Amino acid sequence: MKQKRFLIYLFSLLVCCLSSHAATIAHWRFEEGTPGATASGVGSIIDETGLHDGTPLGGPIYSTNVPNPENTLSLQLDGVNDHVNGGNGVITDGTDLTIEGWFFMTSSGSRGGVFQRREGGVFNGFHFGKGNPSLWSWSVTDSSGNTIIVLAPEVLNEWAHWAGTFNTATKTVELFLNGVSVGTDTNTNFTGNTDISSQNNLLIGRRNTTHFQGFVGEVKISNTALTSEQLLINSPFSDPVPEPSSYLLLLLALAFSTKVKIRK
Ligand SMILES: [Ca+2]
Ligand SMILES: [Ca+2]
Repeated sequence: MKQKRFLIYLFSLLVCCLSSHAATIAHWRFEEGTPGATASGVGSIIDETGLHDGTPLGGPIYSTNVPNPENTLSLQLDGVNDHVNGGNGVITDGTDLTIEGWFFMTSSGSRGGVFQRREGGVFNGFHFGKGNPSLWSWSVTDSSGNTIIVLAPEVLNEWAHWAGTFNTATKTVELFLNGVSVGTDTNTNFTGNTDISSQNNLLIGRRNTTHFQGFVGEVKISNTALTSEQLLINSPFSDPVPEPSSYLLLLLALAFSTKVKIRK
């Protein structure tokens, strides 16, 4: 009986773990290298979901400058041409979103973060990072040029956890710095169509022809507008958004195991 109960608990745990990962679109942790080594090779930047392995370009270097004990390595970007190409269409329309990551910016001239957008016209798409001077920006722009945007003062020469969420139903974006909300914006004119097909590949550390200077600890994209408590800064290594089905399965498993216990 004990063995049976153990198996049930194990199964429940597995269900929770597996379904929680369903909420992650991509998670690049930059832990695959060795300190001081140049990152290189197509698809060498591991995405924990296995779907969007990134390609380092320009010669970024693995560094032991990290934001927390959960990280052992970061990627150092030179502000000249270093960046990571996450591939085409990582973000899709109609999906709630969280883009978050640990950034250590060493120059106010840095232009970069996480970008998937069209580099021309109305710049439709997703802009998370340095764009405007001295400001970190989180914006979503549709193909008609309607923008939802929050701006906040940049953080220099120290680790900062930035997170941007997007709620498609309320057409609202929210920006968090170190787990604390620094603003929201809503635009009821937003059409919901950012014309994904016209956008560049998702780039980390590069915005059009300009680049980020500093360190990136990890970058994670989720298909849910996470709450502050669910962000990496508050729950490292955990994907705290189990699907509703896993709650049900867990309850069923627990109920069953209780029954097993009573019959014993
Ligand atoms: Ca370089
Ligand atoms: Ca890392």
